[in-house]
Amino acid sequence: MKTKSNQLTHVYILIVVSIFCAVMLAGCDLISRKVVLTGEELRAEQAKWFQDAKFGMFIHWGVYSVAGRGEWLMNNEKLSIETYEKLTERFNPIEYDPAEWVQIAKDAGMKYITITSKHHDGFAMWDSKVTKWDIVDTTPYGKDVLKMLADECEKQNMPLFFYHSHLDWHHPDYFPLGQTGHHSGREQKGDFNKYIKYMNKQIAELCSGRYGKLAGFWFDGWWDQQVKKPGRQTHVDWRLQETYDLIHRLQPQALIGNNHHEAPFPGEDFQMFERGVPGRDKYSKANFVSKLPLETCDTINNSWGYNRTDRKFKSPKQLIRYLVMTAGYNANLLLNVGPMPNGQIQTEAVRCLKEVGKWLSINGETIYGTRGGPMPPQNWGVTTKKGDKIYVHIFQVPENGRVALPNTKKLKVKSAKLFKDASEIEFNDKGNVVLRIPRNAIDPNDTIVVLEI
Ligand code: H79
Repeated sequence: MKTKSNQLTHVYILIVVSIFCAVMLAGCDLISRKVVLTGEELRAEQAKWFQDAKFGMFIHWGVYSVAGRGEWLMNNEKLSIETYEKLTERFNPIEYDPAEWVQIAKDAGMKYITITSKHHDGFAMWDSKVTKWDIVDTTPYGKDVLKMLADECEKQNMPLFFYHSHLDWHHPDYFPLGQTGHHSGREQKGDFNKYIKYMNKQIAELCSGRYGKLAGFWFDGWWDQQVKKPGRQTHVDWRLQETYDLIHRLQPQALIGNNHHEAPFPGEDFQMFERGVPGRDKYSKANFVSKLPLETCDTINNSWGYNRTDRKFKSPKQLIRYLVMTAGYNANLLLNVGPMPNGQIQTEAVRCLKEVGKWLSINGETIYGTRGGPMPPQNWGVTTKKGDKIYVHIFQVPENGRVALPNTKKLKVKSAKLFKDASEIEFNDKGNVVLRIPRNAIDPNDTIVVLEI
């Protein structure tokens, strides 16, 4: 008896020790795998996070905000560099509170922030060491607003992208001039390669770690040098690969996108579209929609940079539908605010965003973490999917209440329920799936039906 129980004890000990070793080994394996993740693997993880995130805040803020006539002020009003530089004297955003900005984004249900580090006017919103043309060296405010935001984002777990303009209306070596910025009064000469060096030095500053671990870069202005639209040829050599390699070396997880309105170039990790869902946007062609993660950007009123007279704010309902539409097109929505020169975001915008956030706090399940489809967008609305659920978002319920889902003959539907209250929705899946939406189920923003498959 004694020996038997001894044996048993041995067996138990052996089992416990084996389990312990197995757990330790698995742990080590996990740790070592983390260590050896390549840049590409890191970006693949980041890309998945990005697609799940669905909704971001775009921020256009610069010295142009002082005038309140948008970020194209220098070009549109034909201002010389000398005149334009005077704006810095009045850029003193003493009300700037990055914690408040991050909170506004969070309350809106936004999962990341993309802010202008440098727009086309070349003005650096951080303490750049390679130029005096920055917020610290020229303004009475004198603080590195990007650093302040980056610190707050880190504290509040809010991923941060930088919008960075290739095009530069201010730098003496941005030559030859492109399609824009012809009234700056610059000398008609310059060394473009020197400009690229300058730009990469600035990007290296942004990637140095001082601004944390970056979610990515959002480039714009490549098109200034485009030979013919559409087309991939430019009057200058942008040496994109060098810039992209630099970023991926210093910040391997950072996603790179470039708003050139062409099909993605090598080294780009996501594709963006300006003003409109992918393929129906203002600048590109439908066939340019790639397999990369997609993002649509647009404004709440009609302006990117602060515009005092632009009162054309979209309604919360329009914004909610825009977000749902982009999700249905398998894209994110990057929705812009143009903070005022005092550092505050206009109350009109904050109010709109709050409403979207309220809607998302109830309906977020049908947006976050989903992918567009399975059916392409329809006249009546769009679909999103996640796991064994399809979320049917109906904007226009037909008079007879019948919503037909094309190409769903093979789809076996286990249940169809109204997302709002889980009440059963009548359906027929003998051929294409047809839903029958009762009038009292209709939601003025978006009538959502969940199909379990
Ligand atoms: O940052 C915001 C805008 O300032 C910027 N992109 C968003 C995100 C933007 N830059 N340009 N545009 C928006 C419109 C560009 C129009 C163009 Fe053209 C058409 C550029 C090239 C052809 C008109 C003609 C302007 C320059 C030549």
